Amino acid sequence: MTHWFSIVNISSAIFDRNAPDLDSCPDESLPEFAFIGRSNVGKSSLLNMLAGKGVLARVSPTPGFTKLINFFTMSKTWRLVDLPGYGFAAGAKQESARFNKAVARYLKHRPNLCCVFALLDSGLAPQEIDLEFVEWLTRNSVPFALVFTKTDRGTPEEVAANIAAFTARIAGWFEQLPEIFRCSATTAQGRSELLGVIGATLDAIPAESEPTPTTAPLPPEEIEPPFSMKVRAGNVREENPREKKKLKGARPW
Ligand SMILES: Nc1nc2c(ncn2[C@@H]2O[C@H](COP(=O)(O)OP(=O)(O)O)[C@@H](O)[C@H]2O)c(=O)[nH]1
Ligand SMILES: [Mg+2]
Repeated sequence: MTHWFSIVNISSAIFDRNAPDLDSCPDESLPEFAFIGRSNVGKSSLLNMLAGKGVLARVSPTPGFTKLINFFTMSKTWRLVDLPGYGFAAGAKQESARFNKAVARYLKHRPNLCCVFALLDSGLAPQEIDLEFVEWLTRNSVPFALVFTKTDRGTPEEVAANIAAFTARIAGWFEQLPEIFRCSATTAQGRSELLGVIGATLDAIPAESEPTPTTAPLPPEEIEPPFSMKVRAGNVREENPREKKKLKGARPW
């Protein structure tokens, strides 16, 4: 990851809209980075830690609007997308019914979605609903990274054990694990790393969409693909029949 320290600065954070479905989303002109997790995972706190100044809190969804997809335009160059959560740990079947179909459609079909940050509580052992959601992302080739929240709460050993337990459960699905971030809204741990990944992805985009250069292009191995492309193309292990069967039975979100 050569651009690791190219941290994106947030000069402005402007609420764009709440979208109830894919068709109501803003145009596809800006790269998008989406955040999702179970209720109470610390998403609102993390988003405000990232954006600073409590800007996003002022327009955070009220209870009646929790199923809407919230778009914020950041520094006029990218969008932060606050996705509705996927319910509570108890009663998996009810959750499935509650899960917002618009979110599934957004995740599967949004062409300018660069990366989904899947939030997980670092204070908890692996939760089935989180594992199923990550499996769904994997099966649908959605580019994602894992963000373990509230790392200030437990001891470093507890946090490490929970992260290790989660990654052990998903390791078989990949040739290479997704990126993992450790974050705390309290101490701002992980802020520069998350903004670094966003910055690196944004850095990589203009090179992709530039018109054909008049000078000779770099040899392929020197071109750094955007973060999202790496996740899409490189990480997911080729399916074998056994895995296919396992994944096929998973709940459609
Ligand atoms: N210690 C600690 N508490 C946190 C952190 N992030 C969130 N919380 C607490 O966890 C609860 C849920 O946080 P919130 O951001 O509202 O979660 P959301 O439902 O996912 O938006 C609140 O009581 C927060 O104060 C964190 O990084 N450290
Ligand atoms: Mg919230």
